[in-house]
Amino acid sequence: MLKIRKIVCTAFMTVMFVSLTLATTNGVSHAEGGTITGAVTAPQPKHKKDCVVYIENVPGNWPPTAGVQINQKGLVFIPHVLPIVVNTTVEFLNHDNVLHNVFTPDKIADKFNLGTWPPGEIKTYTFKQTGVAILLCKVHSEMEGYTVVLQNPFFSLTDENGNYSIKDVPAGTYTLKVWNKKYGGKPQQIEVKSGQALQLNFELKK
Ligand SMILES: [Cu+2]
Repeated sequence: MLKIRKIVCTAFMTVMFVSLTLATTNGVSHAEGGTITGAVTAPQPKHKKDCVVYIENVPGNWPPTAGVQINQKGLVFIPHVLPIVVNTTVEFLNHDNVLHNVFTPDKIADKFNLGTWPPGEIKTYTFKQTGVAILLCKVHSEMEGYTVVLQNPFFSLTDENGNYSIKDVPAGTYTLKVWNKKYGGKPQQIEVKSGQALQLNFELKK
């Protein structure tokens, strides 16, 4: 009797162990893509910040970016550069005690003009095409911001040191690009493998 109990117990433990191992392996292969990190250098150090490093095309239908706002505060657009997935609706807010306007001369955003509005009101616009739209204010000619509309969510905005990091990238062969408001950088062909980390730097030039 004791022997049977021992066999049953061993069999149960074996099944549990195999199931656990399979679950873990499965979890890793599904959830973990590759990571891409690196830094951007520029002719002027201030331009290392606010670059968008992104994968040009990742097959699939990617949902729009959720809960995105651009504020007008202290007579500047915050954030200065906003990367989003195509079909994202952006809310435009006025946090100043003056009237602000938002318009763009760029075709990818239908050359929209949201009008002029006081603080407290919110205007929205849905970006339906990929590309870059400059944001301007008719009331304050010095104001300027950028919306970078991308095909997929595998992008990163560089910090003041030019660093970027893109996580959970599905395995595949891609073109990695960089966007900057003033300079250009050479696209790079990359191969992303599950669980692997790639390091790629960009040098911006005129
Ligand atoms: Cu303004």
